[in-house]
Amino acid sequence: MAGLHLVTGGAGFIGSHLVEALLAAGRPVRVFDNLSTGLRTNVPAGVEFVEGCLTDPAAVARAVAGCEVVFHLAALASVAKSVEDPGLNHAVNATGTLHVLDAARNAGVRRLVYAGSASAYGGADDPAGQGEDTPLCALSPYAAAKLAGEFYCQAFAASYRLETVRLRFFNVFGPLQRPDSPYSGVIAIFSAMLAAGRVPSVHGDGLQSRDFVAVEDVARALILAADTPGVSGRVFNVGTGRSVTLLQLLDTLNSQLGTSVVPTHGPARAGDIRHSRAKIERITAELGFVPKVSFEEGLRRTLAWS
Ligand code: UD2
Repeated sequence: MAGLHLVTGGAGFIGSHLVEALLAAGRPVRVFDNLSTGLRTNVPAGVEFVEGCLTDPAAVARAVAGCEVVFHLAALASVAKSVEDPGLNHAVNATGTLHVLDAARNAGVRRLVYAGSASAYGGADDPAGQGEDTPLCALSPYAAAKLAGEFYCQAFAASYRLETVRLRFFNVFGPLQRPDSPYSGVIAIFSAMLAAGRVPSVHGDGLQSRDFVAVEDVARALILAADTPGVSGRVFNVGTGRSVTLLQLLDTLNSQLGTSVVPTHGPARAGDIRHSRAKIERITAELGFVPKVSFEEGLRRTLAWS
């Protein structure tokens, strides 16, 4: 029987898809979440739920005790919010990650999988996209704290008997992503607004581009990162290798909804990166990950949910 799998942030958007995939694979699951943005109703009946904050080491240690694998997804996920409150961003995303790692080594966890971020590349403007060896550049406190978490993962794999694997998520989208905050993901916001007949606002010219990866694919990548032997200490991009601009995103949403909404434009957002696209050769070669859900299919699923 598989050991216990902890999902921090398991009541949130990516976490709840991961929990569903783990349960479908017959794995025992525990969720740790403070319900700041996650929802209790996202946690399926029968899954053990520990409510607590990453900033509370004792609560983290209780959640990690007895686990074989830890997926560390809990975070303040917003670039804009980190610009407004860098101290809180650091406490949760950097120090909180240290708490999870420390609890994991003390509890004898086999492997920790960390949700890092493509913001690590600072939108390096390479037409070939960003590979794991692209120079790192933090343009926001969010990027800085997520990178600090990455370095702690690397250091713990080198210093202790704890395996760690870091993933750098590009822009994850899909059902369950909340649209109800200015800090929500752009696809969640735009889908909900267009579906409600409202006019979305684009920050800047709309020609910034992102590699949007479907959440169901991200859940598969997380499980591969936990299961594949011999990859402790490695870092992998999780994206599709394709990018679209915000204006192309709006065109596709308009065509799927049969609408022709023209957005308004406001000032560009502080801390924003310009272009982001994953090189995914490494994760394909070493973890066998190939994205399966196309951008169009992912948008259809998102619109059907919203
Ligand atoms: C996403 C992730 C972040 C991190 C990063 C990695 C979310 C919410 N955040 O940040 O956690 O992993 O990717 O690079 O998924 N925009 C508008 N209008 C709106 C909302 C957004 O124009 O109403 C723009 C925004 O200024 C940005 C783009 O859309 O240029 C994407 O914004 P986002 O907040 O969805 O994601 P991002 O790339 O800042």
